[in-house]
Amino acid sequence: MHGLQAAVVGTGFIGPVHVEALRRLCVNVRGVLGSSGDKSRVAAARLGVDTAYASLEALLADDQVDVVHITSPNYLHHEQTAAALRAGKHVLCEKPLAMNAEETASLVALAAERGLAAGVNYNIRFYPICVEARERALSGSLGDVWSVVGSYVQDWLTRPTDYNWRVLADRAGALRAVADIGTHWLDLLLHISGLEVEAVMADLSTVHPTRRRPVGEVETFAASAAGAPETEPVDIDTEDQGSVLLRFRGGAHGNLWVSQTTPGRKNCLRFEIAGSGGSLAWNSENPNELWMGARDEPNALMLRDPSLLSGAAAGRASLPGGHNEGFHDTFKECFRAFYEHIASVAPAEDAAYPTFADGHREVALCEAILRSHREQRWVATEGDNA
Ligand code: SOE
Repeated sequence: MHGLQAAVVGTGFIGPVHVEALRRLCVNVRGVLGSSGDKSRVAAARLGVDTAYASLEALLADDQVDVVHITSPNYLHHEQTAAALRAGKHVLCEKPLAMNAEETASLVALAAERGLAAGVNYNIRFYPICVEARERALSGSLGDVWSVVGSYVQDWLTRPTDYNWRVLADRAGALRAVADIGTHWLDLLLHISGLEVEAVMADLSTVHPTRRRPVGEVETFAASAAGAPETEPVDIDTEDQGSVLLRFRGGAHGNLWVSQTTPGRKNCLRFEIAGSGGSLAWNSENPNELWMGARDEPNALMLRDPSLLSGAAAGRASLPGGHNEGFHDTFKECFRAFYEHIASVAPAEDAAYPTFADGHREVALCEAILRSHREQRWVATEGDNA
């Protein structure tokens, strides 16, 4: 193997998912950094890694660390990513890459200047069935694409007592449902279809303008503690739900519904792409199935089976058909693409993973969506967002 070693910043919901995926790729995780010395120590013990870093400086001074994974709260991404790049580390950052497009543009430039690999974890691209959908769309089998529609809905913020740092604009960004989950959908659908967004029209709403914040921090998706924790009211100005109409260059239309307050939908991304030659549909809660719609023959349902998938999709499937793969596996495949790219010393444009340029595109799209919602009008995106 390549012998590259990693360190993970952030020990909440998603940091341990990174650690596990890295281990499956035989990448040694040298250590973890939490939001305090104590959190680092507890996480290091729980995850069985050798080093509980006391600070980002200590982590970056570890010259055995080649790659830094950033999984901290969003408002820290820019500062930590820039510091890691300046220390000569490759960076794989959770989405969003930073809090605004000025910051994301500066990170794109910094990574290019330093010649370092720079990825954003839009992991959903790596479901083998999503790779298959992209192969089919880009090979022209859908004909002219006319529409791209769908949703990303969850229920973990349904109650006014549901709370996490992600609901606060100063911690997570001015947009929430759109930025937290809508950008996964946008990244996925732009990647699959090859389309570029020309303009957006958004209508967002906050179901709970006030939430009850437990005194102390709460991890994403953490189940409510037994008993009633002590809480305090907190004003919420980020959206719980919303619609985004999309106009794509070349004439295709689309729409996206996002919600984090839909009871029963735990973590459900759905899409449907329709074109002159056929349709494709997928639901992340049944991630091993691709629905293929046809006008003149029976519709078909493809099950993820490497012997039936196209080459690129089969390459992202680890198990034979019927042995279901899911969320964890997408991290493994995203990281595999990232580490193989570093090891191959291939040019940046050959990256087979979502890059900082993709991360910048998503944040710029969020800014257009927010402006559209605030001004209640169509807003054109700036330049090329492919
Ligand atoms: C929380 O809404 C969250 O963990 C997102 O931040 C992730 O990106 C998504 O994978 C699942 O939901």
